[in-house]
Formats: sequence, structure tokens, C-alpha cells
Amino acid sequence: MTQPITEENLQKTVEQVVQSMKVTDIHTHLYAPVFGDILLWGFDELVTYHYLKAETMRWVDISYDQYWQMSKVEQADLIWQTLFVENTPYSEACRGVLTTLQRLGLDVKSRDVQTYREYFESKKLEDYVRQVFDLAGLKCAVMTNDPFNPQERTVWLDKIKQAKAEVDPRFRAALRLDVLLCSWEQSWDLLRQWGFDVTHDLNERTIEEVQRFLREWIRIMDPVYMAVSLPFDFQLPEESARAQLIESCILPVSRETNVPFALMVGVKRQLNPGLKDAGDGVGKMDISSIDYLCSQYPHNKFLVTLLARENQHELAVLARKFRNLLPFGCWWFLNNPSLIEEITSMRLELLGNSVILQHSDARVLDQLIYKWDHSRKIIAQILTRKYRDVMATGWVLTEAEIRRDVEKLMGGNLWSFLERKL
Ligand code: RAT
Ligand code: ZN
Repeated sequence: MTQPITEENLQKTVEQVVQSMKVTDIHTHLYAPVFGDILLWGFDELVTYHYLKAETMRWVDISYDQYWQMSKVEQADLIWQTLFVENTPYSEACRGVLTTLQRLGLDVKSRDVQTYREYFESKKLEDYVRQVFDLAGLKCAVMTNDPFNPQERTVWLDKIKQAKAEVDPRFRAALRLDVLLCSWEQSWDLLRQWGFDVTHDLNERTIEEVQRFLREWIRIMDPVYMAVSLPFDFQLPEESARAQLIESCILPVSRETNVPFALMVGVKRQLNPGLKDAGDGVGKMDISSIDYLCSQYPHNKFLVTLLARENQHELAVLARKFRNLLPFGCWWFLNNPSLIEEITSMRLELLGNSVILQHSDARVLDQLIYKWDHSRKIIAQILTRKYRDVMATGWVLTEAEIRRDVEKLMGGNLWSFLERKL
């Protein structure tokens, strides 16, 4: 273990370390089994992933409405026929389905959808979660928890809070605040119905009460962070309810409770509403809003991922300036091999080890398998190149040092960021 790494064993060692590292997946849309059927899994869910719906709708000659009227199984059959039978499935989302089936031990060349369905039907969810976590090499997955979602709320308030039950420790919460921040027109009234003394006008009392709402949900969920997905035209400072809620409510509570604020910026919401959950696009954001947050709130911690490729370099440069900013992952449309390669290389060159390289964004449990499989391969290749360059100077490395680096890059930095005093 402390033997120096040689030119000959470098690649193999890095691959082994990256392959075997148990990761913290900092952003997913998965749920612990206690949440019931909002945890998606199985063949039909895999194949009807919204990334694949968008790809299918480029080919088929049916209206969006006709598509949405189909049952889940019919949708899956159409997607399979269109993308896997009539075309070669090499888009990243298609290949992901194949990697998943293969790693589960299914015969991909049979193209036998019936057998695939039967395989999942024979599974018990509890065992299957364990199997997927093992195959994906996960220590824990951070969920996306919306206190405004009625189904989720009920589980938190009835099952977890009342029974004083622990959420499955493999799943950690993230308090997602899109509804509070981006739909104040509706959310203030819901808060009022839930007993918070708020008005539409963001006066002093309302601000105190929104803070109380946040503290209460932090107590209930014990989240790793509070998060919001923001549109590409997000600006701060600005005269809007959203900006005021961030500065007057989120940031003070985030600082006081040491629950960082995660900003995911760059969506063009519902660019094509006919596609529903597959209808969002991407736009370049003005990074000066993140400058503003990091410099004006030096005692707050920010986790940031941006959706536009064009924003990636300036985000890495900004992180060099502010230790309260931790960039993470290659998000959504960036979670493709060519872009992971580019963004990850650049981040390592500008930030060394002080970044979280990847998250899965899995919406379907089984996707953990392929998302981490594909990312690990690219991360190992890039790190091998980086270590080779360092070794070319005469620098000597050990396996323990490689393990230390990879642990930080694949989630460890999240936990040290949470504990760090600023
Ligand atoms: O990647 C996705 O599945 C997107 O639809 C979004 O959920 C995005 O990741 C988000 O968290 O808003
Ligand atoms: Zn997401």
C-alpha cells in the first residue's frame, strides 16, 4: 500500500481505487423505501426516463397528447422499439439502460423485453436496493425532498416524525425549495394554511415565519443541504420575492444551522411544454450572481452546479477565489462522456482535489448502476493522466495517496465542507 507507484502499475492502481471507492452521491431523485411508490425502479421506469422520452419524440409520428395517454408499459414499448430496435442505442441515456441490464446479469443481446420485465418483477425492493447500492458502489445517496409535495410531506410528518423513525441511513435528505422560492404567489398561501403567519408582502413578520418554516423542516429532515434549481436568467441582487427570500430567509438560516445552500442554475423551464418532464432546456447564466453570494456572504457555504457548458470555466475560476464555494457534478445535459471528460479535466487543473467530481441525478434506482459505472471509467482515465504528468517530474506517489485523493473527489469533500468553519 505504501509502495511507490510505478509507471507500469499506475493505470491499474487508479482503476482499482476509483472502481472500489464507496461514493456519496450528492444529488439524486431517489427515495428511501419508506416513501413507497415515489421510489422508481424496474424496466419500464428505466426505459421511460425523461431523457429517453425526448429522444423518442424526435422520431415518432404521434402527437404529444397521444403519447401521454399511453400506459407506462405502452410508452416503454414505444421507446424500446424506436431507440433500441430501429436505431442503435448509443446515446448516453440509451447506453445507460444496456449497462444497467448487463451489470444486473441480464443478456443484452437477447433484446428480450419480457424476460427483463420478469426479472424486476421477481425482486423484493429491500433486497434490490442493497443489490443496486453494491453494484453502484454507493455509501449513501442524497435525495431531493420537497416539503410542498403532498405525498412526501405525509411520509415525513406521519411516518417519520410521529414514529420518531430514522430514515434509512443510506438515504440522506436535501431540503428542496423550488416551490417556496420560485412560486411565492402560491407558496405563501400554503404556508398560511399550515399555520405560518405570513402575508404575500414580505414584511418582517413574514420573513421571521418563513425562517421558522425552514428551521422546522431542517429539524424534520435533517438535510445535508437546502437546494434550489434556478432558471438561467437568475439574478442576485434583484427586486424580486425570490431574491428577498434567499437573502432574508435562506441565508441566515443556512448560516445559523450550518446547512449549506445548493444552487443548481441554468434551466430554461418548459421550453417545450408538450414534452412535460422532458421539456426543459438550458441557458447560460450570469455568474456574477454567484460572485455576489460568495463575496457578500463569506460565512455562508454554497454548493453550486451549473447547467450550461459555457459557465463551467468561470465557475472553476470563481471557486479558486472563494473557499465557501464548492462546485459539484456534471449536471443533466452535461452528464455525457465527452463533457464529463472536458469539465473534470479542467476542474482538476484549476482546483486540484477541492471539488466534487460527480453526482448521478438518478431518478430511477437502477440508474445508479450505469451513471456511476460510466463516470468511474472516465474519472479513472483522467486521474491516470494527471498522475502520470506529476510522476514525469520525478514526484513519487503511493496508493494510499491516490485513495486519499479519490475519496475527497467522490464525495468526501462534501462532509469536510459541512464541518468546516468559515
Ligand atoms: O436531471 C434531471 O432529471 C432533471 O429533470 C432535473 O431533475 C434536475 O436534475 C433537477 O434536479 O432539477
Ligand atoms: Zn436533479
